Amino acid sequence: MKNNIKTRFSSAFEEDVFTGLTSNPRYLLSKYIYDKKGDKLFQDIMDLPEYYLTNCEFDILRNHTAEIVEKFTGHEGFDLIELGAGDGKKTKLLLKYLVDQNLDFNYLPVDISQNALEELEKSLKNEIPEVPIKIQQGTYFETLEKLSTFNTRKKVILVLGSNIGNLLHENAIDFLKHIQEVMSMEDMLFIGFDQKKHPQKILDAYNDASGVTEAFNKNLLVRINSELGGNFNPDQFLHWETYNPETGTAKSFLVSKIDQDINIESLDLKIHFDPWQTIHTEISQKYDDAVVKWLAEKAGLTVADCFMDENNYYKNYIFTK
Ligand code: AVJ
Repeated sequence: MKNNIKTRFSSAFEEDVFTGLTSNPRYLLSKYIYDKKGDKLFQDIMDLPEYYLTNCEFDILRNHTAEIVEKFTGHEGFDLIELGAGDGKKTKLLLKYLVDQNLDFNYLPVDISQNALEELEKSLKNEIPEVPIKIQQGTYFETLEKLSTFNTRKKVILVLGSNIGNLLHENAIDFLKHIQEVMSMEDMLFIGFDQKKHPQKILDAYNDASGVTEAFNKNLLVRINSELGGNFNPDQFLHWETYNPETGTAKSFLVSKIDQDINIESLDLKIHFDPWQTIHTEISQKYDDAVVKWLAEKAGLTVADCFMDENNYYKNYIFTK
């Protein structure tokens, strides 16, 4: 039986899709949204008027640059390590300031995608060529571990975009613990947490009028079709967003509009959808100070500082050991 399961799948994607679609209730993991198309759709999301997160964090970094950078600097300079850099639009604000102030630092963006890193390096070479960039291809924790064995100077770890929001609290604590383990006493984590706010504002951010978020969510089906030989018709699924103001959890679903049979060739899997049967696809957790403090402390970290936008929609915290 074990052997059977082992040979059945030729990738983690295959195995995770199989597990998710044969579970009850059904789910797919949001990390698989991000193929080339998904990356592009997320870039488009960041430009949406409804997706306030990006602008809020941009405002925080712009309005508090000096204050923030003052916390970063160490006596022997510092390494600025960014986990999941994306296109670096927000980080460039900080980098520009660091360069202008002639500060002694290296910028080490970490990403699993070599392609994304090379794009970022290219755009930085154009826009702020003075930035000492050393791209780090790999998983977050392998790279962090590697960096902390070879480096002794102060590490400032950046996690922007409320990326932690895709994790259930338990997994968020594990994520923070992993970071905590590679931090020395002078190191810090600068991390964004989207805040609880009017529920409608949150629902709108994840259900934009132009349908970009819908396409982003449905990219899971598109990807299963193209990579695993699936026959999903994305039009026969509804993009549905919910927000629970008590727990702060925004949850995305794909809901079958009709009675339908789906076949996924490389999984040798046939599944049936009743009308209104669901696939859960993503969580985007919203926080308040008390929950952030609780997460930090569970991971062995302390909240040392906090910066916010004028509406208190979004906050960037500094965690130390
Ligand atoms: C990249 C996880 C921060 O949850 O807000 C955007 C992803 N999903 N719109 C988020 C996302 C739908 C985003 N994060």
